[in-house]
Amino acid sequence: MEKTFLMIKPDGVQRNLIGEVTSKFEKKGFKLAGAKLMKIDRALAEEHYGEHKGKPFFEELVDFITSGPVFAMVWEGENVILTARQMMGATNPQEASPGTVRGDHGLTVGKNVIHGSDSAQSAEREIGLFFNESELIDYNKDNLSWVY
Ligand code: RTP
Ligand code: MG
Repeated sequence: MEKTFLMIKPDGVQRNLIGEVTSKFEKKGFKLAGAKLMKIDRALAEEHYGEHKGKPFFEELVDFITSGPVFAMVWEGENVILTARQMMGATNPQEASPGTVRGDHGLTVGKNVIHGSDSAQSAEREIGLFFNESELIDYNKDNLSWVY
């Protein structure tokens, strides 16, 4: 089954949105495979956001993502990578549709509440950066037969 990496950013943790955001993905029908509250160090932040190195917002992005705890998660389900991106909404919360995480809870592009992998390749890379094999739980959820 497809997996993606989602992360509630420091603003989302400070604003008490862990439950709200997690609930949204749970209710959708996706299955949580792993989760942890963690503080990202600079090296991990720079590697995670490596594709943006050299861009004007890179330093600010690394400063922000290392500024406080984040809630890192791996979610599993059919087409979860693309669907999660749609549920997150546009990068800039001012352009994100109501009903999406960023549309409902974000105000600025710098503090947009959540990160999500944007392709199968980034999902695999990011899951590997943040989680060990032993931290990902393979289990059955009975109600998934009602979802698919
Ligand atoms: P993310 O990687 O965090 O899930 O966000 P994304 O794919 O929607 O957007 P991406 O282009 O990967 O940008 C990563 C993060 O950098 C910040 N950003 N700031 N000031 C700016 O113009 C600007 N552009 C991007 C955002 O916080 C974005 O989530
Ligand atoms: Mg991105």
